[in-house]
Amino acid sequence: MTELAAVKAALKTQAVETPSWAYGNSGTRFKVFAQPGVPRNPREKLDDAAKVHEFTGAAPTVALHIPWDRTDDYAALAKHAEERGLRLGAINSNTFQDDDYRLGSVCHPDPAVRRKAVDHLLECVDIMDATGSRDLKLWFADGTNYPGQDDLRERQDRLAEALAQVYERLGDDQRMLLEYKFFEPAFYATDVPDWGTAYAHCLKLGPKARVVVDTGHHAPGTNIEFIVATLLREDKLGAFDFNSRFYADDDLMVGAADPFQLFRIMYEVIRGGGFTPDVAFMLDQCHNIEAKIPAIIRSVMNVQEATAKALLVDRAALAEAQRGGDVLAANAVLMDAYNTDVRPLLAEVRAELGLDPDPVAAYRRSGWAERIAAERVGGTQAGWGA
Ligand code: LRH
Ligand code: MN
Ligand code: MN
Repeated sequence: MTELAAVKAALKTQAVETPSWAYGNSGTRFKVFAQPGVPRNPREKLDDAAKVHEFTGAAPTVALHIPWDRTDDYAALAKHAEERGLRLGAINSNTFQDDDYRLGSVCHPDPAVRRKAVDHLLECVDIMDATGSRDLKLWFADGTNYPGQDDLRERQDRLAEALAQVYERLGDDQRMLLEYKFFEPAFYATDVPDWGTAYAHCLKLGPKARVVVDTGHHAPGTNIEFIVATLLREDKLGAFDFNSRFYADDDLMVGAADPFQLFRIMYEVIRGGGFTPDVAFMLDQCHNIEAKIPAIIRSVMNVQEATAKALLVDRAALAEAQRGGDVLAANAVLMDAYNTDVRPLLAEVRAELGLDPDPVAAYRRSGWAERIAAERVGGTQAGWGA
């Protein structure tokens, strides 16, 4: 196989999981701008996700968030997905939207609240059994606002105890993905603030526990690709939550704020042997003002573009320049790949797969946006404040 053929073959295998919550209305703390035609229930979210997959050929799974996607029959929801050529992906837990969680969930000082939180996580594993999902994605809003508010060490003990109970419940083919975030909603101390804390817990739990890197969850200037390289070396990278940020956890379209960073991340994924189903590429975005479905299509394409550039890095030339200590040549090899316009290559890949080379244009022509705007009245808010 020529090198270009190998790059194309790799691109054809890439799958990007889309989040159910990105299809519904969402907003900032100040305002939710309702859009015409947004889904009114989880089934309609899947109908929209099917359009993203139809036009990109690269978004076969959809992540659910419980309770935002609560239904009384998860097997039926999985069937609804299957009938549209989709599968249900990661089950995201939610222990942050209940009055009981004011002082935390699994780290709460009161054992009764911790029990309630763990029960929710166990319920999420039951849902995984019904949907056939492999991954349980855990993000905890737990933390404290003031020094002295609670015992930092004890909170880690409580967290470890809760995670161990959930880990025990996992089936042989199921995984637990632990997500970290350095701030928000707690402002003094967050209980899982960084990859090191997440890694330490996952290491203790065992091989079914892995770390999630949400690209919006770091302090400005953090070298995320270094974290990716490190987690891959330790075989502890489970997934990405892709989005982009200018200031905080902005949840904008991936690749919009810093496409160069996304390229550097994808290069480390490929370099570190992470371009396999063991590392899930998920989107975690909350679109505020732009139309949902084309924004998600755009995001999938942005991931594909960063991946294509990363696959094009001449690794032999790079290694030679690095070994020779040739700083400029090494940097030039990387930049050559980054500066390549890969859009024609991806258009070719799509044509070879029988897809329209321009997924956004094809979606616009399809009439789906007009159809859902006419048919769906009273779409729900998804995501924050749901
Ligand atoms: C937290 C987070 C986490 C949640 C999602 C809605 O900021 O990234 O992944 O589940 O947002
Ligand atoms: Mn996330
Ligand atoms: Mn987030």
